[in-house]
Amino acid sequence: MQVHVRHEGTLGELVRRQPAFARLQHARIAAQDWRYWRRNDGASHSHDLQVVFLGKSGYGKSSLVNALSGLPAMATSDVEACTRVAQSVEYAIRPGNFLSLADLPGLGESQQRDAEYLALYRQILAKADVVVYTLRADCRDYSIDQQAFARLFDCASQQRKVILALNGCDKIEPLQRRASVMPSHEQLQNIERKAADLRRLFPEMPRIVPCSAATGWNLDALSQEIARLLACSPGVAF
Ligand SMILES: Nc1nc2c(ncn2[C@@H]2O[C@H](COP(=O)(O)OP(=O)(O)OP(=O)(O)O)[C@@H](O)[C@H]2O)c(=O)[nH]1
Ligand SMILES: [Mg+2]
Repeated sequence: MQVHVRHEGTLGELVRRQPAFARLQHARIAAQDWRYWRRNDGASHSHDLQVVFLGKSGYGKSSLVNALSGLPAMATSDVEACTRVAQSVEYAIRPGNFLSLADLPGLGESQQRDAEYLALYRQILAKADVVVYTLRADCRDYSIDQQAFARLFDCASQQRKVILALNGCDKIEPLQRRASVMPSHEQLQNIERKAADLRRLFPEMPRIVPCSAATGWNLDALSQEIARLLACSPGVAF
């Protein structure tokens, strides 16, 4: 499986933007086989902490990686399915260990592509510490997501890796006339109702983080949840 590296930096660079990742600066990562990646230079390898962004096309996976990293590393599109290959931004923790934020192609474009992408998801899930499964606040059809969940997260060891990111909260009704990072009181009430609905639909997924890649709202909570799960991952010690 190939992941196209769009940016390589140091963990300090990410921490300046998302302080929650500071707890990983002193992490020691066991060189377990499932963590092994051959670097794209072909000569070196690493054992990485892997965060993967999955979900339906157009729900904002690439936008979330860009917003967390503060880089325009991933192409996004207003109108058409956009990401076609696994791609990442990578931050060196120490020699031989990276934290990788990997952005994957989205589901729901066609049955043929879904079969291809689900196979890719399964491969990368075996190497993932955390899965940010992206949902959209201004949408109410979760049938594709329910099917994907049944196929991908069918055991407790996979389910405990998953965070549901409820993206696009700036678009939840009632829309604000004035641009604002903070949702209005009425929007916050609807976001809470939406989260309750998702808890009912996905009872085995307790971690739901509402956020907006467009405004940056609550991305610090998303980083905290990702960093917390990474710190509990097997083979990670301090
Ligand atoms: N208003 C709003 N728009 C968003 C948000 N996140 C993403 N978008 C927009 O949604 C569209 C799709 O975003 P992408 O990041 O390309 O979505 P994706 O999930 O990577 O899509 P694929 O690569 O096709 O799987 C773009 O026009 C983004 O600008 C958000 O939080 N709020
Ligand atoms: Mg994308």
